[in-house]
Amino acid sequence: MAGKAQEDITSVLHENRLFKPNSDFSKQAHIKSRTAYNQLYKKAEKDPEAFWADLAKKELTWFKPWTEVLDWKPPFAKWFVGGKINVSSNCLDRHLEGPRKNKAAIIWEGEPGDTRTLTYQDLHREVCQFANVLKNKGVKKGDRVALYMPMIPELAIAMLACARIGATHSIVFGGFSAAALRDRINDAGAKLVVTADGGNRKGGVLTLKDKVDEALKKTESVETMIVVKRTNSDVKMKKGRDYWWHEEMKGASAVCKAAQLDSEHPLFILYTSGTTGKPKGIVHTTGGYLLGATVSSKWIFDLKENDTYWCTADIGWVTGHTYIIYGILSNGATTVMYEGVPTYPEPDRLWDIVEKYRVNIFYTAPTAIRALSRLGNEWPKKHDLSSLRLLGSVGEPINPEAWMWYHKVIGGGNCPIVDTWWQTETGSIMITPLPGAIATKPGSATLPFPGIEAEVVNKKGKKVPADVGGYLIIKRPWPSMLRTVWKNPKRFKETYWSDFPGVYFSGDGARRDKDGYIWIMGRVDDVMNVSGHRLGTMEVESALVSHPTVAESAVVGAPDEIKGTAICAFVTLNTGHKPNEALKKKLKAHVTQEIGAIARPDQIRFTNHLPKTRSGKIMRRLLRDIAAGREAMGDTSTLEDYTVLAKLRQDED
Ligand code: 7RM
Repeated sequence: MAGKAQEDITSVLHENRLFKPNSDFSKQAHIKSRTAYNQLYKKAEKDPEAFWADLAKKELTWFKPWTEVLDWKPPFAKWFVGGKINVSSNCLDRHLEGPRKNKAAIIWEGEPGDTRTLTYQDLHREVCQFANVLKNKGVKKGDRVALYMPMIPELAIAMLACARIGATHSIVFGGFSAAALRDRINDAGAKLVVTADGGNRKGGVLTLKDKVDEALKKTESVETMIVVKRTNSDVKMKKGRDYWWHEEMKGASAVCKAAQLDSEHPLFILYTSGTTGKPKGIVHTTGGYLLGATVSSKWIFDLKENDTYWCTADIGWVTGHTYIIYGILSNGATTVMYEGVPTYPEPDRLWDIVEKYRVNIFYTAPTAIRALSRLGNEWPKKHDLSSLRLLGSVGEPINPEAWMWYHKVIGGGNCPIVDTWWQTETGSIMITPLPGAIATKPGSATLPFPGIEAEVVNKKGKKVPADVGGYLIIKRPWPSMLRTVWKNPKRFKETYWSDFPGVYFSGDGARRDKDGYIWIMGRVDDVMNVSGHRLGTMEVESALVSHPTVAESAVVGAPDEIKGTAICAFVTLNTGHKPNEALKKKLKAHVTQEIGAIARPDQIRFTNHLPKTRSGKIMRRLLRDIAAGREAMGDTSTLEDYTVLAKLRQDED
């Protein structure tokens, strides 16, 4: 990211509608008014360490208190230094003492319609058992465990079991390819992998174990694989390496004391796209992360004892880590977990689940909202959605039309919408309305969470005036911030702390309006946001050039009505290879194999030359224009030659 904050940003979106929180909602909310928010915000601003320390005492259970709230040696932060804590005991054990013991922790539904409810006590038992399985297989505090699983309760159990013994989990999204999995296993040096024989997806089977087998051919660190039986698919078990989950669990003791871990003990690594080909292992630690997750869940989703909360994200993304598991269970709430796709067997599956479990709080992504709204209002109308009291959005800017549809058709006009801005790196939500306190404007994530000092600045790091676009930064360390990039502190420093020295640069552009509301304008670096998931253009390019026919490629995002961004790849071929439709297909399949279906280019365009500056930088701005159809290109199977753009070379440097 270093040096990328260069172009000036122009903001075009203007939206004037204002939705005030309704007074019934505000009365019962954790944060009841704009005044209450202002007071909290000011208090945190005045003495952030005292603010967070008070909350850490109140909201979390510690084995041993800390001696220092924050040790800040920019850009390296340590929170609650000397404190001892365990995430799994905060999410489980502390709820077993009172009436939550037999409350549903997880209500799970498989895609085929099978269901399972785990009470806090059930979940605690299975987590302890699996923690003992991990121990039996030689997993120790600090070891890394890779989880490559479908959305089944065993994934939650495995996460919490790792947390219980101090093993650091690295979850790899089940849609990623064997090659992507291999790279992540190798970078983290995982000792054990948990997977399943398959997952249910779109009425078919998503294979997983096969991909782990493939990945393990080129990994050295993995000693053991544990396999959950989910789809009864035919898989080969390797003796001495592979074990069935259900067989290991049978003999495992349900007694496992939670390890008293240092507040800064690494809880998980989660890989995210950057501007170079190699994904970054974002490292989150224990006490600070859990505090951010817990407090944000409580205030933003306004969690109450009787709520049924549902976040539709996959746990393979950070949203699932923080807002399906850790933040929600830490609050002792009930979290719904669904295995499959939103449109199976019919386009009303999500609404069916909302009605069936009387979901009160629903959190999803703009891409899903847009896709579901296209399918027609008859699908949500078939269901009683009156249990809903709060809606959330995350992953990308939500366009005002989608916001209004969500508000009217899903929320029945009376649910506040929290448009929550955050990142894998931030660990928890940073910019968001608090639903009982902040009036919302469709398309704006509104105001920073108390304790978060966000600002929009120009390239010199100076605050820009109202309604002028700039770069979104965070000025002070916060408890749930990433601590480093796994094994690469240099990259951590360069990526996040170099464009604006001493402050965190998010990589996003934004503007603040005259009311101080923040409007996120999207990435300013070479990272695309496809269906709410981050993909580096370089990652897709590296995958393309690894194909023997490809000489060079440049990948850009193009506006897409549903996905937000479509992937458009410009490709030059090695001599001797001819562009044709069959090769386009092959290249798309190649990217799917290298990274996964989410990275599959929507378009491949062959060209003889890529437009470059004299210093060799690809002029993506021009390619973006072409990809966006700002020039009529037509659909061609023939060679598209953009040599004309190369003439602009002289003007660029
Ligand atoms: C949680 C998550 C982070 C990137 C971020 C933004 C974009 C996320 C919003 C948003 C506008 C939002 N983590 N983004 N939330 N843009 N409004 N409410 O998505 O690491 O995968 O992606 O997503 O560009 O930098 S992430």
